[in-house]
Amino acid sequence: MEQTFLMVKPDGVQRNLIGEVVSRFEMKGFTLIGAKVLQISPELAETHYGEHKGKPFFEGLVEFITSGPVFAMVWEGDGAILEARKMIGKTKPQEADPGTIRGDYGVNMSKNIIHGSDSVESAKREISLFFNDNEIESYSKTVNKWV
Ligand code: IDP
Repeated sequence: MEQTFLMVKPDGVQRNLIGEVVSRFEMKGFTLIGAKVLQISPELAETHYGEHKGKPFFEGLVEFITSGPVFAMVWEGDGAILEARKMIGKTKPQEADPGTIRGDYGVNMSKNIIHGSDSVESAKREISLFFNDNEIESYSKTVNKWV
């Protein structure tokens, strides 16, 4: 069973999209095994987005992701990392297909609603950055035999 880290960004929280985002992944058949609202510190933001350090948009990205609370989640399911990325859509909302979260709700590249891990390695890294082991409850649902 694969685990992925998803996060509703400050724009998604302010636009009341937490429930919509959670609903999409629940209805897909994935299992929510960790979740919390938090205010990201500049240090955590710089570590989380470390791969973008030095790029022209890095400072704005850190400023934006720390501009208000986020909703951090860990989801579990078969192929959850890649499937979640498909459901999120392309980075630029204008290029994201309708039916994806960014395609349906996003307009602006920097305010693109949601983050999702892009590989097994980044999922592991991001989950451990945002969650302690005792904040994650992995469990099976009886309905999963139908999913
Ligand atoms: P992803 O979120 O689709 O995985 P990444 O390339 O990892 O995309 O970039 C992380 C975040 O940084 C994006 O979601 C977006 O908010 C922001 N970003 C990426 N590239 C640009 C850019 O060229 N201008 C402004 N913001 C950007």
